[in-house]
Parts: sequence; C-alpha cells; structure tokens
Amino acid sequence: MARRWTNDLTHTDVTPERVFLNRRQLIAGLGAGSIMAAAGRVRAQETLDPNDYEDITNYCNYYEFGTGKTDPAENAHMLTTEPWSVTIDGMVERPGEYALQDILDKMTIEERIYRFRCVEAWSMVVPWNGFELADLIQMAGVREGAKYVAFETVLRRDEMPGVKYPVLEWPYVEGLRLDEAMHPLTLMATGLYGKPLPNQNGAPLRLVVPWKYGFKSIKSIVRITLTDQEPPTSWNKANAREYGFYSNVNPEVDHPRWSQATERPLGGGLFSRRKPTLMFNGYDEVASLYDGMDLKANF
Ligand SMILES: Nc1nc2c(c(=O)[nH]1)N[C@H]1C(S)=C(S)[C@@H](COP(=O)(O)O)O[C@H]1N2
Ligand SMILES: [Mo]
Repeated sequence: MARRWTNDLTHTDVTPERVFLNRRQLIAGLGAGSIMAAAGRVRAQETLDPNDYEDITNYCNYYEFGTGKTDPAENAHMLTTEPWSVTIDGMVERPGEYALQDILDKMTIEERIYRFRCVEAWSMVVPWNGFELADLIQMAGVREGAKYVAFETVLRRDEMPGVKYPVLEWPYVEGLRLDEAMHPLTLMATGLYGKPLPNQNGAPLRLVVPWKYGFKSIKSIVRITLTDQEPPTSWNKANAREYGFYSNVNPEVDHPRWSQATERPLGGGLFSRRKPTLMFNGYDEVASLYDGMDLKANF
C-alpha cells in the first residue's frame, strides 16, 4: 500500500545525535576549565548514545508502576508481556481476542522517527518501530456508525505495584476520534531505538500519536473498542480542567499551570535550551482533521 505519509526527520534528528552535535559545538566554544566544571553535570563519554537511551527510558511515566520518576524503570520488569493478546470489540466486523503474534505476522514493522512532546514541556525525537493503527483497525473491520476508538492498558494488581494508589482510575484508558486513529501518522509501537519496547515504555504494544501530548500514548494495550461515543480518558477523568480529550500539541493553548509556547529538548543537560513549540508538534498534515473546530474550546 502506498503510504500517505513522508517523514521530514532522519537519524540526525534523533535525540542522541542532536546532543552529540550540541556538545561538539559547545566544547568548541569552551575553555578546558569550563569543560571540567561542566563535567559533573554533563556526561563526559565520547558518545552519548547509551546515556540518552537511558534518558528516554528512565524519565518516563508509567504510573501503574509508581509515580516516582525511576519507579517504572525499577518495577516494570514485573510485567509479563508474553503471551499477549488484544481484544478488539465494539463497532467492528470481526470482534475478538487477537493474539499479538498473529497481529505481528500480518503487519510490516517499519521505523518512524517522530517528535514526541510531553505535556510537562519536555521533548525528544524518537525512532519508533511499529505499524499503523489503521492497519490493525482494518483487520477487525470498521462497522458503520463508529466514530471513536477507546484504548485500555493491562491491569494486573500482582504485577503493577502502583495501582494500589488511586493516583488515577485504573485501568489507564485513552481515546481518539476514528479519523485520528486512522491517520497514517498514528502508530502502534513495538520498539524504539531499534530494540523491542522496554516494559516501562509500554511493552509489548503502545500507541504513539505524535501531534498530541505524550499522555495520549497509552502503554501496554489490551483492549481497543470502537464506539459512537467519545470515550473517557484517564487524565481528563482525573482533572478535566487541565486535560481535554483532544490534547493536541498547541503552543497557543496553555496548560492552566504553565505555558505551552516552548519546550525543552531532553537529553541535553547543559546543552538543553528551550525552543518554540510548533502547532500540532510540527505535523501540519493533521490540521485538516480539525477544520472548523475551535481548538481552544476543544483542547
Ligand atoms: N498505561 C499508561 N500509559 C501511559 C502513561 C501511564 O502512566 N500509564 N503515561 C503517559 C505519559 S504522561 C507519557 S508522557 C508517556 C510517556 O511515554 P514514555 O515513558 O515512553 O516516554 O506515556 C503515556 N502513557
Ligand atoms: Mo506525560
């Protein structure tokens, strides 16, 4: 199938490469003394790739494993990710429990280098591996009248120490409008940086919607339900004033407690400078999905 999508990013945009280049520039402009002074705050390795791989995998949110920044990295190994299946139900032609292995056998895994921007204003460029959500939804077949797609994360009290705390209502749930879900940018990720997804990043299957804030990217998905009603979403249920259903990256709509006009690229340490955030995180090709909509009211 001819893809309706082209990437404007390459491996040189991936977070570790950018850090590497900034470091070179900075070091060129610094005297030896300031390099030594900076060494405590900046990694002194020749290449930063292994550390930056740690940055994206450790500075993560997976509240089912705890709310501390390092809890998911410490606890997520408890999650059993094999065997895995995804129930696809609701307004589909072929509802049922789909074994992940059967899904993967039918999908072409490709690499997608996407900007990824969290609501807390940090950003990265991440090489994901995965397949288009549209292809999975087509496998189950869309029934007439379906308008939304609801997603659910696995809930296992014995494997997820964070779910004894009522930080959120469990299981974690998310949702997209059907046209957002069918957009070729919308990815079901199975890996990152050329490796299988680490548990804390949502193994074995997580959503990536690169023009929306990071919390839309629901992890470890076990259920996908097509409906004609806007589905509830975890962060909206927790705080409707701060988190809307759409959650499109929008520099003109601030979070009630902070500005969304700029972002801080992650992994840079000393080299990290705020830069302007782009509408739809730079993915202009999705703008037509929202023609005629008030994106301040539908934040
Ligand atoms: N099930 C589940 N999915 C989740 C979360 C979570 O706590 N639980 N956190 C979200 C938030 S707030 C963000 S920013 C991203 C972080 O993804 P990453 O850790 O892979 O960078 O995952 C999202 N998906
Ligand atoms: Mo987040």
